[in-house]
Amino acid sequence: MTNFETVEVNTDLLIVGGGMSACGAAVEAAYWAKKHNLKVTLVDKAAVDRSGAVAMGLSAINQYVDLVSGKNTVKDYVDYVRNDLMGITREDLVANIARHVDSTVHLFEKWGLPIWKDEEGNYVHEGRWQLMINGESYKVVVAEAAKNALGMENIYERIFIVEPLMDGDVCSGALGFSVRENKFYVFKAKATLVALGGAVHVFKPRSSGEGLGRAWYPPWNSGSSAYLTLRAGAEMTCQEVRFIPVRFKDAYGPVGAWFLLFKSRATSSLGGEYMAERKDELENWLPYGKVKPIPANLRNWLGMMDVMDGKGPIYMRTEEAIQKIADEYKDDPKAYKKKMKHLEEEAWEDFLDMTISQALLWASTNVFPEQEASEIAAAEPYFIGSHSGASGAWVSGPKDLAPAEYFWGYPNMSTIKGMFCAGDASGASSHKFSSGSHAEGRIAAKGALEYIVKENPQLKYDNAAIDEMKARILKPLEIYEAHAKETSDPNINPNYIRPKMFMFRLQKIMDEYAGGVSSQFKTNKPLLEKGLQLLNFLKEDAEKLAAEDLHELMRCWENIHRMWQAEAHVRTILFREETRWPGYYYRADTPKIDNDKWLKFANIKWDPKTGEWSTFTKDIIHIF
Ligand code: SFD
Ligand code: AMP
Repeated sequence: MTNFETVEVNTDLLIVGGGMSACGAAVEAAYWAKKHNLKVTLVDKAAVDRSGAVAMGLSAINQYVDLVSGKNTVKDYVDYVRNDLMGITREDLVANIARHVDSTVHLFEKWGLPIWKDEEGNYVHEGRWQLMINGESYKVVVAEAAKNALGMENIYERIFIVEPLMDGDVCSGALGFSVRENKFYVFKAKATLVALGGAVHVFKPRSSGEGLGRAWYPPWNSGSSAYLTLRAGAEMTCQEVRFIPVRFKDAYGPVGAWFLLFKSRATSSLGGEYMAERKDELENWLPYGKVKPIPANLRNWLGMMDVMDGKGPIYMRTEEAIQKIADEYKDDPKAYKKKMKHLEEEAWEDFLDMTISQALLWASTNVFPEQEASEIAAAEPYFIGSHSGASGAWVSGPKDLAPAEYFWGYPNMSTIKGMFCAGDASGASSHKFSSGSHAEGRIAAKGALEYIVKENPQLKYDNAAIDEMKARILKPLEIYEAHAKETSDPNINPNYIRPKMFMFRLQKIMDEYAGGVSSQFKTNKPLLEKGLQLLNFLKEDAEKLAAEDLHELMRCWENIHRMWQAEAHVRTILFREETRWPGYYYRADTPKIDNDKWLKFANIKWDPKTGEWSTFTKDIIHIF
C-alpha cells in the first residue's frame, strides 16, 4: 500500500479508546504525567465527545457507594457484586473501584453534570447504588474534562486501533489506521492502557432487516479490547460471562428506572408476576437464589421460563406503576394532575436522556406509558466487563488489598507487562458502569505511570515486522481493488467476502451453536464443538475480507475482533461444565450449578508463539 503514509507517534502512556474509562484515565494521567514530565496520548476510533457506550447519554449513574454518609461500606458493595455474579468476582478489584468511585461522581458534578436533587439538596437515588441524572450531555461533559487535561494535540480521533505492538512479551504500543485519510499509525509507547469497550453484534441481534444495527449496548463496541489483550497473549477471565439485559422490546430501552425508581412490576400476558409465581425455582440455584437483590441472570431466567411456557409477551407495567405513585395524591385533584404530568415527563426523559430510539418507538407507535404497558424481552448476549457481565482481561489488583495470587506489581496491569486494562476491558469486576469505569480508568492510568517511572522500559521496534503488519492490516483494500470488477455485482464475488456478510455468518454461528436468542440461550457440548469448527472456517475466510474504502476497512477489522471474542467465549463455556448463570446461558448437558467444582474463575489464554489456546481455573480468594 504505497499510497498510505506511515505516521509514527512516540509517547510514554498510550490510552487506546476514548470512552468512560479512557476519559478517567486521561484526567488522572495528565496530573501524574506533569509531575514526572511524561507524555500521554489518547486514541479513539470516533470523536471523544460522543464516543462509546455513553454517546447517547444516560439517565442514571449506576455506581455511587456514598461512603461519606456512612449508609454503605465498601464491603456492602463487594457483597452485592459477588452475589449478583453468582459468587464469581475479584473482590480486590471491586473494592478498589468502590472506594474511589464517589470522588469520580463528585468530579462529574463539578464539571457540570446535573445530578437530581431532592428538596433537602440530597442526591435522588434510583436504587441503593444508583443516582438519577439529566444525562443527555453526560459524555460531552466527561470528554471536555479529558480534553482539557490532555490538550487536543495529544488526542487522535477517528483512528481505528487494530493490533497491539509487542517487543517480545512486553507491550510497546499499538497499530491503527485513520478512517478518514490514507494514513497508517504506529503508536510507540512505554505503557498502553486498553479501554476499547465491550463487544456487540457477536451474536445475531433481535433487530434485523429494517432495525439492523439497533442494540442495547453500542454497535461500535466491537470486541477490540478482547482482541488486543488476547493477541498480546494476555490471560483473560470470565469469557463465558456474557450479559443479557432485559430491555424494552425492539428499541432496547433500559429497565432500571422502571424497576427501581417507579417500582414497576413485570407480568406475563396472562397477568402473572413471574418474580412471585416462580419463586420456588430460585431454590435450584442456592445459595445465590436466596440473596437480595435476586441476581440479574436469575431475574432473567424466571421471565424466560414464562416465555418458554408460551405466556409471552412479558410486559413492564408502566401504567400500573405510574398510577400507583399518582394515587397517593388522589384526594387533591390539582396535586394529582401535577404529579401525573411530572411522572409522564420523567418516563419520557429516562429514554430521551439515554436511548432516544425507545422514545421514538413509543411516539411512533402511539404509546402513552401512563395508559398502557410496554413489552420487554431478553436481549441478545453482549460482552461487557462493566455491567452485569464480567468478561475481560485478568488484571493485577491493588497492593494493599490484593492477595499475592492477584498482585503482580501494578494495579490493573494485565499479565502482559506494559499493558493495562479498564472498564469493559478488565474482567471479574462487574457493576462498575459509567462511573466505576471512569474511576477504574483513573486507577489504571496511575498504575501505568507508576510502571513507567519505576521500570523505565527500554523497548525495541522491528520496522520490518511493522511493515508486514501494515500490509496485513490494509490487505482487505487490496483484495477489493484487485477483484471487485470481476463480477457485475461487487457484493457477490468468489475471491472475497465483504464484512457485512462475514458478520452475518459469525452471528448465525453464535446464535445457533453458542446459545443465542433463537436457541433460547441454550447450548451443549456437541453444539459448542460444532460451533468451534464453523468458527475455524470463518477464521480461514477472514483472510479474504475485502474493503471498498476506509470505512469498510474498519468494518473488516471490527468483525475480526468480534470473531476472536466469539472464540474465547465458546471455548470458555465449553470448559465450564455447569450451568451457573441460567438467564445468561444454559448448558443443557450440565444443567445444574456445581459449587464444589466450579466456584472458580475460568480463565483462557491464546499463545502468540504457538497459536494454541489454553483454559484453566483460578481460585476465588475472599478478602471480605
Ligand atoms: O441503564 C476504539 N451503561 C450505564 N452506566 C451507568 O452508570 N448508568 C446507566 O444508566 C447505564 N446504562 C446504560 C449503559 C450503557 C448503554 C449503552 C446504555 C445504558 C444504553 C454502561 C456504561 O455506559 C459503561 O459501563 C461504560 O461506558 C463502559 O466504559 P468503557 O470505557 O469500558 O467503554 P466505552 O465508554 O464504550 O468506550 C469505549 C471506547 O473505545 C473506542 N473504541 N477506539 C479505537 N480503536 C478501536 N478499535 C476501538 N474500539 C472501540 C470507542 O469509540 C469508545 O471511545 S443502563 O442500561 O444500566
Ligand atoms: P438496567 O437498566 O437494567 O441496566 O439497570 C440499571 C441498574 O439497576 C443496574 O444497577 C441494575 O443492576 C439495577 N436493576 C435493574 N433492575 C433491577 C431489579 N429488578 N432489581 C434490582 N436491581 C435492578
